[in-house]
Amino acid sequence: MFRSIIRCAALLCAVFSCTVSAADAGLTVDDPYVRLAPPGAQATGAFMTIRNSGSADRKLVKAESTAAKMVQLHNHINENGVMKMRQVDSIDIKANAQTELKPGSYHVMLIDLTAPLKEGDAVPITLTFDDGTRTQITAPVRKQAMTMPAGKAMNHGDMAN
Ligand SMILES: [Cu+2]
Repeated sequence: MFRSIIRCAALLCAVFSCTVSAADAGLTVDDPYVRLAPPGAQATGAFMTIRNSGSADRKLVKAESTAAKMVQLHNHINENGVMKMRQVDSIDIKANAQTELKPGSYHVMLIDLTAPLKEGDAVPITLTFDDGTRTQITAPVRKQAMTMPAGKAMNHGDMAN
């Protein structure tokens, strides 16, 4: 009797986790943060790791936040040795893989901040994926050391300098 209950629970669990991962599309967001903008800067980047445990390739197609008047998906490209930002329509998150949004690569760009951000502030960001799934995350504002090699020009959020 007890054993059959356990078996039943295990089965239910298997059924449910399957249902849940279909509902949330198997996407999880790890370690989101917003980079503390230099004083006076009107824009900064949000970074995170998006993991896709599902068997279908997915795309991040939109990001929204009340912290900025405009939110865009961006990538950095190296153009003749100069890092430049480009807006992109979507960011791929391949099946059973993860995409890191990080400085010098893909990021969520917060443009025209509605209020100056301080270290430790919690920034709400809503992510929309290609199947219409929306995920709300909270990204703390963090001071971040540049991870780019020193001396490389990078016109990212530091236009005030
Ligand atoms: Cu950007």
